[in-house]
Amino acid sequence: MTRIPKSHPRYWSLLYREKLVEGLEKGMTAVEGLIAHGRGEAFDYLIGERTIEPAERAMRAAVAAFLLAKHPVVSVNGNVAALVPEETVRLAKALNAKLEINLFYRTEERVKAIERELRKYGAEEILGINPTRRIPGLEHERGRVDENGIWKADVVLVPLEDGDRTEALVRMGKLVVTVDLNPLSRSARRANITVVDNVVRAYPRMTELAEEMRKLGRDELEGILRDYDNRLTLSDVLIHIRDRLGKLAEEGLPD
Ligand code: PTJ
Repeated sequence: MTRIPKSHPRYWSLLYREKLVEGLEKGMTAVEGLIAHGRGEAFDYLIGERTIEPAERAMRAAVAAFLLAKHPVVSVNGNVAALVPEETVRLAKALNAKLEINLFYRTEERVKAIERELRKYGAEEILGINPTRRIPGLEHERGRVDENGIWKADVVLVPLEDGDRTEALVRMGKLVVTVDLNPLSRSARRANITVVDNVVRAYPRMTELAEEMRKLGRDELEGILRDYDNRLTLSDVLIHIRDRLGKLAEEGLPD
């Protein structure tokens, strides 16, 4: 983590790359996770590396859904464990949600390494260590879920997720929230609420929102959720990218 000088103009971006490499070295992150991160970085450039209004709107709806939920679950994968372990534990606490380790490229070693990392940041109950249920229609390891977690969840946050699994969770009747920088991905389009933002910005903001919105009544939370339209949000993200690129093309790129 000390390899990058703070004065580097791309310090933050390089820092998060280092975190992922460390995640790999600790046995938490899948090699494929590095590729997924690169795709995310490319979309973050297009968005402007900041939280845009449609993402804020999606986060408010997501937090409302979580505060209204009976069995809310925050799912953790290898990229998230490397990038935002502490923020994940904080977010789950603020949302009163359970934490479940749920991996696309599941191995027992990776599960244990992620569990260790989450415990370091104060996680108590961690589900997904011995999953006994299987998401219908999903073959092999990636469909295994915890009976007391994702299996019975009504609202679930699956960040940086695969489209198939998102779709399967929606088919099970769950309200699925994803955080995904690619507004065109299958999971972005299949989820009920898609936060198109970098997870490193989204998790702290969602935690703040949870603390603020906890004071709202159920009626108000239900209203926020009812008024939310994911198709419109995704289309607003694309409009943001189009307008931003158009402006940059006309004005010239900043230094
Ligand atoms: O740890 P595992 O085994 O569960 O595997 C995790 C990965 C991410 C490897 C797995 O879920 C996977 O292959 O995902 P995909 O299908 O590549 O989708 C990941 C999505 O997350 C892509 O659309 C990326 O653009 C997006 N993404 C990458 N980094 C970030 C991101 N979105 C938000 N914040 C990021 N930092």
